[in-house]
Amino acid sequence: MDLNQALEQIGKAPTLEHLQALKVQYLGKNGQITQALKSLGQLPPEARRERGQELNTWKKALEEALQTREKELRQEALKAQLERETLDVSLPGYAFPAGGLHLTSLILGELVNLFRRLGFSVVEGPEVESEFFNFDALNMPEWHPARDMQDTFWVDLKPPFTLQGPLGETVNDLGGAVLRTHTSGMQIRYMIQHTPPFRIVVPGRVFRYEQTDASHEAMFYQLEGLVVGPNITMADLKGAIHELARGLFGKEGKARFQPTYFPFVEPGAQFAMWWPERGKWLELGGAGMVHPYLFRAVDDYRARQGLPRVYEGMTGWAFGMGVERLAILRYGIPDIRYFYQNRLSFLRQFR
Ligand code: YSA
Repeated sequence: MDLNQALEQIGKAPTLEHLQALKVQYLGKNGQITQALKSLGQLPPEARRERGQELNTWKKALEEALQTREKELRQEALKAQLERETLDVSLPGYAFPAGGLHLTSLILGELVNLFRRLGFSVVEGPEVESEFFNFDALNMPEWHPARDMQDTFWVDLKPPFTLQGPLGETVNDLGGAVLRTHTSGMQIRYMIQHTPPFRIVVPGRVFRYEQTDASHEAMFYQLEGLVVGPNITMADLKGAIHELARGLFGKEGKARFQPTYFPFVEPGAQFAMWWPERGKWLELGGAGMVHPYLFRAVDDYRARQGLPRVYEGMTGWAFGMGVERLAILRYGIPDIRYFYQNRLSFLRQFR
């Protein structure tokens, strides 16, 4: 065995694995040095001593060389790892896409806040509604032609599903079940549950069995308003809608009323708002003075539930408006169907 050659091999070992192999080759159980030491006994005593010393010196030299090279290799590996895994803390972070509110939520939020400031409470109601609250109690009996104005999705409600009335009672005996065609049914529900005076707005999703086009969806949102108390007049209604117009369109905002027919108001009106940027009127919804029929229907219902009649002689006004339509007109959106197609390129514009 050539010591110098062995030392050179060790000094040049390219990896820890190679080094380990060399260690085994020289110093392992069957390694060259180990074998040589084992066979010392076969030598005559004189030569044995000399050879033993020599082998021990070699062994030490090899061990030292192995240790030195191992240290070097470990240091090189650490250096390489540090270089590989450097973290540049000055690099910009990953941009995680943040969610945002849907355009409809933004507009509804704005509307609801405007009414909150005027002292209105915000309430919500069920989207699956009984024929009674959606139509009958609003002075639209089954034969009434006004029902044709709101094409209806009927729901085949089967046990265990039931409809609940405003007092928690089951109301499956009040006609069929529908997807509510407007939020006006909540006028009835709220009046049954509460004693006037009060002011509420009701945001919510409504459904109509309609052919969709650029300005008609089968599902859309309405905001309903209802004020009931003694001595309330049409002037109060006009004041509130004017206030809404100013809230939405600034100082120049104003509202216009034109007579129209809804079975649940008398007189009834449709209202539009002045759109300063485009210089035109926008039709937004219907409104009017609450029809006495509604107060009677509510008191009758309350009486059937053992509650006192509290609506005799009351007055009130109400309105219902399309929420998407307001957004469409305000932002110049060409088609209402964009709202619920969930295309981010559209929705992101309104965050
Ligand atoms: C009237 C008088 C009241 O005292 C209270 C409420 C009302 C409004 C009534 N309940 C109603 O639903 N009238 S409406 O059928 O004319 O709809 C009101 C508004 O909803 C419309 O002016 C329009 O802005 C919107 N709308 C109606 N159909 C729509 C729609 N928006 C999108 N797609 C449709 N298919």
